[in-house]
Amino acid sequence: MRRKLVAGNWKMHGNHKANADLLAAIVAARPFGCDVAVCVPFPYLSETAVTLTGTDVRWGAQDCSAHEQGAYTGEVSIGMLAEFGCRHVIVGHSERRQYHHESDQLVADKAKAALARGVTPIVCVGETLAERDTGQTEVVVKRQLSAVIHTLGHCAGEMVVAYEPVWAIGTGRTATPEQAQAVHALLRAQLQAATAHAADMKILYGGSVKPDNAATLFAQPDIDGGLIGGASLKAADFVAICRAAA
Ligand code: G2H
Repeated sequence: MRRKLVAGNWKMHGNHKANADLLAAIVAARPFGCDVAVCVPFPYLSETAVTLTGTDVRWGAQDCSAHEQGAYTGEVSIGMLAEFGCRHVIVGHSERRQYHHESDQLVADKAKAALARGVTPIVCVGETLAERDTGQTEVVVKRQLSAVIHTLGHCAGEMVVAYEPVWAIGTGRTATPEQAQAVHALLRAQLQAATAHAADMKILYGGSVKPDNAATLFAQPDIDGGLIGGASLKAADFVAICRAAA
């Protein structure tokens, strides 16, 4: 039985006051019966670490560089994130792929850099609406995951995968549990062909997860929790989603 993980992806939201209130509410609502993480903007990692140290709520970042260090203005290395106690880092979110033109191989290299420093990458894959409508969902998500599997090699079993259909992100349009499960099963099968640990690996669903749809999504056999955007900014909603994963 895989323990579920619910990870909040705050994206580019927050400020000192709002973050403090949100984190305090999450901490006060424990225990959850699932693993819980918040992936916060870089400037807030320090205060998040201070607030969550000593609790079982994990924290992480939303991106990292594939490079160790060097002349990469504006980049943040995984070594820096590790110094702030990050357990997770999201890589390959569709917003990074779309707005920053991140390739499958760059995403894979970031995942490799994370694992090399003991930070678990949450590797996002997902198809656009046009790709779904033209029957390319399977080809696209397999291509995205394949690059990571090949780059990680024998470490592939250590990543977390997140299936996030681009058409469901922030749109209020969620994949049905059956649509999501079908893709999760494909991804699990692909992992099974690559690593003996596939049955233990977490595959999260992301895309307009809310308190009223979380339980049915999480009840699917290959959905091991969620990557939560908008609803992770509202304490009551995030806590309710965490409870749905217990
Ligand atoms: C998908 C998700 C979090 P939202 O991007 O990664 O965001 O829940 O707002 O659709």
